[in-house]
Amino acid sequence: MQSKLINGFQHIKYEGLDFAPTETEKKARSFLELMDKRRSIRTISSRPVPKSIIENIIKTASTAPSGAHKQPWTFCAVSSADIKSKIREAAEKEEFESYQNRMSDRWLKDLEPIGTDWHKPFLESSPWLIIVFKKVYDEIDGSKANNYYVNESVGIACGMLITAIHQAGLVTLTHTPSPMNFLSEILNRPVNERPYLLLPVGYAAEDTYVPDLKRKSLNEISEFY
Ligand code: IYR
Repeated sequence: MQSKLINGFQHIKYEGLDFAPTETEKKARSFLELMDKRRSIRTISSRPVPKSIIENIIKTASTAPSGAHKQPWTFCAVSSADIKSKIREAAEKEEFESYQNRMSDRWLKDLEPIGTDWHKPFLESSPWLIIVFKKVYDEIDGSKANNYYVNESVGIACGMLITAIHQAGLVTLTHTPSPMNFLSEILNRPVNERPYLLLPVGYAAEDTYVPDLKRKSLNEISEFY
């Protein structure tokens, strides 16, 4: 492998993908077609998913760019029925409170077409829950080390996690119980880690229906200069 020193640090030659322009055209189109099939799924089958698949999906998410390459994330993958039921119980308690008292009428109205409520059976029925934690700082040999652009970095990693889940033929949902400190307690996470997102992962249940949502057009989401 070719390498050289830049600013005193070892750099290796970038061996990236290199397609002919027509191939790039095709690749971009077919990836859009693949990703356009992704939907948030709330009815997840209990059909088992091997741990090796979850491991590869997590490793894919961890290829995400991050501030100063600090990789400020921990992905907690839960298949234990006991821990899943603890998470469901705690999440439903918070969600009940949110739907009854914390969310505005306008917010509840905006969620009507999606059909969500405080019941979260997928937290127990899914073969896996992936709980993503952001590391607001790192603990290295007992002292604090800075992380940078933590929300941006972890958000990007979650996008890549969702993409990896979808392309493997599995489904997920970005569940956002709020507040979610209960996840730190149940999973016994250190104080430098804060829960960021909870994703149940598995195969879609048979006969799954999703809301007939439309994606915004290119005109609505972009400006070219
Ligand atoms: N966190 C709640 C409410 C919720 C909020 C949004 I924004 C959604 O798009 C869907 C649900 C829940 O997960 O049910």
